[in-house]
Amino acid sequence: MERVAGYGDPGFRVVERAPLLDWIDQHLMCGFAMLFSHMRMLLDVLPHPVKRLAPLTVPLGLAGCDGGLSALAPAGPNAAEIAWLWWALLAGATLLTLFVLALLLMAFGPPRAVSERRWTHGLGLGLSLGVLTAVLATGLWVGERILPRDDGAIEVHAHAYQWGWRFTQPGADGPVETEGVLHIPANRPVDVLVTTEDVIHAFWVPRLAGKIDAIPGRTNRLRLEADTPGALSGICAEFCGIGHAGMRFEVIVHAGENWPDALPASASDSDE
Ligand SMILES: [Cu+2]
Repeated sequence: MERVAGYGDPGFRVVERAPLLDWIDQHLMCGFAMLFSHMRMLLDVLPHPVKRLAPLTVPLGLAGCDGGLSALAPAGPNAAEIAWLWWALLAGATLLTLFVLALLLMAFGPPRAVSERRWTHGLGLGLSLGVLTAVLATGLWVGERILPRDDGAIEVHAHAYQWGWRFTQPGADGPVETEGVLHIPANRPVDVLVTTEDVIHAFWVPRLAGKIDAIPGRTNRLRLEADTPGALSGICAEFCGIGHAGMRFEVIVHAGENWPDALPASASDSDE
């Protein structure tokens, strides 16, 4: 019976290599093999000129990181926190990937004496727990900072339905209802009270905040804040039926001094 590295350490269990490799082969390698074979089949059926364009999908994919629906182009402090977290996670993941690749390269080098305990305790436990703890702590810290607070924020209502959004916001002469357009002031915290009348939807303005579910029978609260006046885009971020892809809306950010006088008096005015 062959034994895996680490045999002899306290608490280490003898593992038969052949069944372990069989299990990896059946459960992991087969999955990768199927994935690659499907990609190969897809490439095989594509016409040759199209195959040559395949590398272009990379910049096209990266192009999705910019634009009106990009969480990496924040237009407010909450979205900036989320974008910062995204970049921090990407940097950490890049470092870890490079580290693992370096270990992989070392495996192809000449054999060298290593301390099994250092690998199992230091890298196996210490590194994993350290990374997970850092990621969890940072995520909780950022999540806490973008939570709504009881600080007198402006409240607007977002009512989702198949397939659109109806908003109610305070106007100069009382509440103003709009269809597909949300009006908020710049540089002031705004809480969106999100609900729905049919199925689950999700309210998301990527450049202002994270997303939040619209759940029938419940009202969820999301904090928005925009830095400057302008027009932003929002979408439903939860598949909700055949019309989901078109369930977009617009967010008009008004200068603080124009709020709420610049709002249309009614929904019909806002559609003009
Ligand atoms: Cu949807």
